[in-house]
Amino acid sequence: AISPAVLEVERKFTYKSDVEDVLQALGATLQGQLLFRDTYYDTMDLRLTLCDHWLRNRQGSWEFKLPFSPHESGRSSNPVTQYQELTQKKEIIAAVGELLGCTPLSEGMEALVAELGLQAFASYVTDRRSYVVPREGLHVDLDEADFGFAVGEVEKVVATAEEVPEALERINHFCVQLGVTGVKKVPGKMTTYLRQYRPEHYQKLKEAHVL
Ligand code: V4E
Repeated sequence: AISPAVLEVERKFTYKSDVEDVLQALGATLQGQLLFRDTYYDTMDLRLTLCDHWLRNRQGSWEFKLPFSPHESGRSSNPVTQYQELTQKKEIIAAVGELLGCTPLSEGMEALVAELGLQAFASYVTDRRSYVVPREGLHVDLDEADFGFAVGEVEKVVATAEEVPEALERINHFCVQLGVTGVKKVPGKMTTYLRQYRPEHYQKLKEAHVL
């Protein structure tokens, strides 16, 4: 069975210390706080991330994020990004194989990592406070990474391409209410991590216009 698509439309923002008061005034409610470690993997020659594909293990669960609308997401300065997220290992293995031009024999993710010689290139812990805005169907995360970096994101998950324009509209409208006005993309955790700890990898992604 093919699982329904998970399309994440999101916009990152920098926030000040009063952001939670502002969120609550806008009808957002705290859903919970979560601490999790993400470890990201790529081939030695970085063929996943150079194509803006992101394979990660989050606390034992595997996720694969790929550009959904390549022209609108990572490759422009548009502050709103759109990625498809795969979480079923069969789908992840098939998608990684397709991108790398091979047909993996592995049926599990740890076996795939070994088979393809994937290497961990980034690993960090996020302390996340998650808000929901029920009226708008939006999620807002306030993230603090363990390497001393904080970023917020407003997100809407949709199932079909037809729902993307309305999601964009709601996200941008909510950002205006939040006082987030910039039109440029704010650096996220990964961008900041690579710039600090993996400068060569960072430079290659810059040159490929992924970051
Ligand atoms: C898509 C992506 C990366 C994978 C991490 O995605 P992100 O949503 O930033 O992580 P996180 O921890 O908030 O995951 P969630 O819980 O929301 O699923 S790393 C880089 N990208 C793309 C990207 C880009 N093209 N340009 C910039 C400035 N940032 C990120």
